[in-house]
Amino acid sequence: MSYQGILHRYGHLLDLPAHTRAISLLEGNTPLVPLPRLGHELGCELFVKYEGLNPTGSFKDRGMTAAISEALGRGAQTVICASTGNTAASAAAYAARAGLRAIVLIPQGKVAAGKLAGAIAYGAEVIQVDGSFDDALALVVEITQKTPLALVNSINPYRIEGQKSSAFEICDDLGAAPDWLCLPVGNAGNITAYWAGFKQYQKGLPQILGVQAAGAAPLVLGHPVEKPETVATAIRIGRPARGEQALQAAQESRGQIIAVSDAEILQAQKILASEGLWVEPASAAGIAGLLAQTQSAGMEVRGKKIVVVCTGHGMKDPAIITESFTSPKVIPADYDSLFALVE
Ligand code: AN7
Repeated sequence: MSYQGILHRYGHLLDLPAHTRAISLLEGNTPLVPLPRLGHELGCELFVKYEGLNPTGSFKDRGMTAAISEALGRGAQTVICASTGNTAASAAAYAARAGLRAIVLIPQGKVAAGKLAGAIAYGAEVIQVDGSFDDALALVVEITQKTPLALVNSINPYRIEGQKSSAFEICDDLGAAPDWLCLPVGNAGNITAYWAGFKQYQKGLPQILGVQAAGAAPLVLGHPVEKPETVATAIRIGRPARGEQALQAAQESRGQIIAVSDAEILQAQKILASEGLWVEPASAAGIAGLLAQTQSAGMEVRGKKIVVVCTGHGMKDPAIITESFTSPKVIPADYDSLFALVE
């Protein structure tokens, strides 16, 4: 039987109610791509869990198949979320597939083009909030407490259930959990889900390195950030909903949550692209964190098996690239002009 998505493959391991009616776009089953060059440099066995290859271009689809399937089965008619972009696109796609109305709240002007376009293309009602993601999430929480709208942010426990599937896949591919798992942390749903997934699967436990952007690092600073700012707009979050659980995952796993600068994030994005993987800035934070930790000797990586989660595709945020490079040259359509450039 060909692949049918994560609810079909791992549903027996996910705590979902009996009323759940599976809605799938065949999310999950993403490749664990080796990074031989960087791995060799660092002296470790290095892999990228390439979550940008999910149906809407980010890991959010794993949680959304579960949350939308539960909402549909319960009889919900409208789903709503706040989002820095990827959750919005994913909710829009799965709601469309389920025949549900989707409303998404985004921070005005702070969502990458590919995500906004996706949410619109899939037919969601997109509302821009003159405020941050955290402001938008507070609004969504309030309205879902007062009306029958179904909340599909990662406060919804079924999102976490679905996202555990990536930990299962990594263990299935490697035969056991890696020594380290490095990933970006924003609202802290994903780090929570990975840790729960590894604990449940019983194929060993990785140490977890969670990575925030320096301008949006509430879990490193130990307090909320009122005006988060970073080039990695996906993780421009100052008040993570699952912050406590993220800190617990880091502590229990004998890992750490650290912050990296925007410059380090963009450098990591380049390094990944140089091995053929173009990911959005937030997705490069895991690699940036790994490099920062190795350089500061905060982490022994030699001989270790390390998985870095790259959470979203580079095509989500093309402007980051086009704005920082000069435009490609234009030549007349003749051979001599071409030859002059390439010789
Ligand atoms: C590419 O879409 O919060 O720590 O609203 O898009 O589970 O929040 C996105 C988060 C990492 C952080 N990488 O994951 C949203 C949103 C990418 C992301 C994260 C996000 P969490």
